[in-house]
Amino acid sequence: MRALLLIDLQIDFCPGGALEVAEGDLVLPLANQLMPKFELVVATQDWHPANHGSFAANHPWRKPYQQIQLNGLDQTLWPIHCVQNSFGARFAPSLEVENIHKIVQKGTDPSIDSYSGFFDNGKLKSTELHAYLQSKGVTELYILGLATDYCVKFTVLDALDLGYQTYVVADACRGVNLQEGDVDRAIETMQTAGAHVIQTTAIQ
Ligand code: VGL
Ligand code: ZN
Repeated sequence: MRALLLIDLQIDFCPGGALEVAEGDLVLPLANQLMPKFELVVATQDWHPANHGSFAANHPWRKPYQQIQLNGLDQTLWPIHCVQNSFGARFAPSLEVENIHKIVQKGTDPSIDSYSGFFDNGKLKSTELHAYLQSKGVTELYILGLATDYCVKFTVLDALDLGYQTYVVADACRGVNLQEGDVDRAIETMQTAGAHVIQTTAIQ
């Protein structure tokens, strides 16, 4: 059984959003095109409380994109984004959300970030994603979304660790590229770890 996994297709990651990803909106028609081809569609949602430790604004003197230690883990500081129930945390308006069967929220613990849809960044706690996919008999995951170099990458690496046959739909991902080349390196890292990097048109 295969499933489509949409990563963080939220307003704040699209152009004009609080943590905008260049061309992030271009993946939305591809997500819409793919959903009807899958019996099961799951979407993650970055879903932070306002006091989240990944927000630069919650650390005196800190600015977005600086690095800190947050409870012993390296943490990039971000602009305030995807605050629970805020406008920016909603799915992008053009996303055909009626085709999504399950939504998994992550990043809800203020003390730790969660790039992966499966675990927080310290692998201290899991979300409900793996148990849900197992309950549906999913063995193959097709993953797309935002951002290639953060949440897509860490979700893909965890999916591989958990034993899923994992496909990254590369043309339906866009990244932050804080450093030039981050997206290319992320794709390479996922491929080296065992992910199949494919294009939307390869999916029947
Ligand atoms: C993400 C940075 C902070 C992502 C989420 O969805 O890739 N990136 N929070
Ligand atoms: Zn976040």
